[in-house]
Amino acid sequence: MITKFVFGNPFETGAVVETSEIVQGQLSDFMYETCESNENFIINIPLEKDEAIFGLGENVRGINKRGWIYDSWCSDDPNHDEDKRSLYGAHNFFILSGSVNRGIFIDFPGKITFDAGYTDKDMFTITITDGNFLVYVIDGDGMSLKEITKSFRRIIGKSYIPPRWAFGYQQSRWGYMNQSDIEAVVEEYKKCGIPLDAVYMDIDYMDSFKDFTINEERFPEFPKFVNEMKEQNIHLVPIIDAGVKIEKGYATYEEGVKNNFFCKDADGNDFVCGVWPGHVHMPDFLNAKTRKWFGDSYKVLTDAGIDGFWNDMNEPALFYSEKRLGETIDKLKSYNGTDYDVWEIFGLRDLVNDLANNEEDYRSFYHMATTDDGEIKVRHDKVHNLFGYNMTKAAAESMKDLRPNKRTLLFSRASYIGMHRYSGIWTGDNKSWWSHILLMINMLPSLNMCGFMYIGADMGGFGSNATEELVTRWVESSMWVPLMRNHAALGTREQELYQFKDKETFRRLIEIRYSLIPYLYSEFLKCHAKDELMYTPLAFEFPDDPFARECEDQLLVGESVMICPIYTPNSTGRYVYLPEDMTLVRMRAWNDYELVPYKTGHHYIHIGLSEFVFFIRKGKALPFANTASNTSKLDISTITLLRGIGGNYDNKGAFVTEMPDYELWWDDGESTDCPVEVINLK
Ligand code: MIG
Repeated sequence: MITKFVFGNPFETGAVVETSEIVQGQLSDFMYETCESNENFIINIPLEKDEAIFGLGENVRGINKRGWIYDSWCSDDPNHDEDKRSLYGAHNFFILSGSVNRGIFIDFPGKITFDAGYTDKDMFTITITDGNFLVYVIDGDGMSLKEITKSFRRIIGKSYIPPRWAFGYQQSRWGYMNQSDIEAVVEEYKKCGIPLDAVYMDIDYMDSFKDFTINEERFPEFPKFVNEMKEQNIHLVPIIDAGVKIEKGYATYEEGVKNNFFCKDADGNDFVCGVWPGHVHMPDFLNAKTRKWFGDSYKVLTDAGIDGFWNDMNEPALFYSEKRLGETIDKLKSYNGTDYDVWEIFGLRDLVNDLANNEEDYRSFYHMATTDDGEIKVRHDKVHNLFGYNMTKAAAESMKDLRPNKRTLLFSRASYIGMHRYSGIWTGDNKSWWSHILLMINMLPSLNMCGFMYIGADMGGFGSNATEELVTRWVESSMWVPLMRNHAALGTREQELYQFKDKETFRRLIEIRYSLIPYLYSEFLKCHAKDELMYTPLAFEFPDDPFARECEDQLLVGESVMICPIYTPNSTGRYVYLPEDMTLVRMRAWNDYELVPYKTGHHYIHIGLSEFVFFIRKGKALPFANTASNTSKLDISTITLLRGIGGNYDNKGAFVTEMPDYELWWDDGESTDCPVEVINLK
């Protein structure tokens, strides 16, 4: 049962779209203790001894979120360590799993704090910074974790589906400066025989970081270049940033000013802050007219043949606000002697550090949000978590006209539940750290729970310097991740796969990825249609198994597979827990592998650096195609089934091996209205 409780007068976020199954609850029936203090509204949920908390989407820490405090607040912070309380997305859905399971979604676009047993280990305290919000509660007789997730996914509407090429291997790096840099990447991949589908264009393709411009010195004949790449089946994916450069004569700026498309400060002037282009204005994405205008501006790029985008800096990230910058400089000027104690010196340092993403700045600008009651002026911090969502919605809606009946690759850095209907996400500026491989694995199911299906982390790590071993293990761990994109920051060690010594291993691994794409794509379509998880924690499938319930480093992927990635250095294997009998698959290449049956229980599994190892579930089959150098070359007629060894004793006592079938879901991979074809593989 899904019950909706209305507190005050909530802002419509667009997260929930399917209302037929929802009943309205009376506040007097709300099952938890609530109280108001200052501007805040507090919900207290006592936790049972072993109650687990699953969900909260993109976040730090493990699959079970209990034992830490999280903020729902889209944040641009490149240090994703355990100290943090939020990342780029704000996803307020979670399931409490104790003697009963209960799903809760707090639909509120401002800041929320989820104190999940941090202050008091037995209490979950939710602090909402305003009295106007919605709570959806999903519970009922013996509802399982899977059923609750499915109910939630049903009410938030169908997830975005990318074009099939977006399941291929993709290369990115902040620092490809021009056409020849990109050509060299494509060339090197070709030379090594490593399959490739896309190369990314980071901010340097633009003219002075101005959205919807192309630097003509660096890309003299851009449409021609896009086309040449397309002839090699390589898609170019440019970045779009949220802020619009303030520059006389720049069309996007002029149009925005003229039509009041930018957010305003308290005095009604266009709000000025700083991002890559220097001083910018922020488009008011909560306004429908602004969205239409901004989305239609992607036309310069779609006209040039571009069919994929990534939306960045849309928390929005603020390097500074003009006002705070001025004040800071004045204060710095007031430091004129040298006789300061250490605290004063620290204060000086903090002044500069506090310039970026300052919460006070988020309280200093306004939107004219389009709502059912007309345009409403709202202060940014009250709707902060909707900014990136609506930037991306703008692009997605215009794509219907700009690229009719064609799917466009689109993913965003900031997000809120609801955006999953328009695009995917990537998990932002991680690092080349071993712990971030596990963080990626941990986020996959939580993101799926919140509707995000086309997802991925920067493979190899964005910040910090990668090693060959780390990248190898990260490739193996990303084998089942839809967005398999190697991306790295300016100034870090180059980590394109051809930069390393054992190129042969990378070729073999990426070739295996292409053999798996039919399965990945088919499972993606099924989970989309059925509102199910593509990445299922063992706890969800085997809730009564105490080992499965606590397992944080293995996942079920689709219906047939269990993964057990290596995320520690200098390892030649790991412990794996099998909640049921399964079949190990050890691959050295797409056409060189062996299958070994294993019994339920704990096992130490050797996994050499260049080996790709996973399990097929009992009674399940995995479709596996001949590899290809590109998704356009995949041939599903080459598919064979790898089968989980399993079976039963018949009534004469003989062991009968099952020959499970697989239902492959397939379509043309590029149009929006293409019906799914169901192919029964035997
Ligand atoms: O402030 O465009 O997350 O993927 O390479 C950094 C440069 C801005 C942040 C993105 C990252 C991208 C980078 N951007």
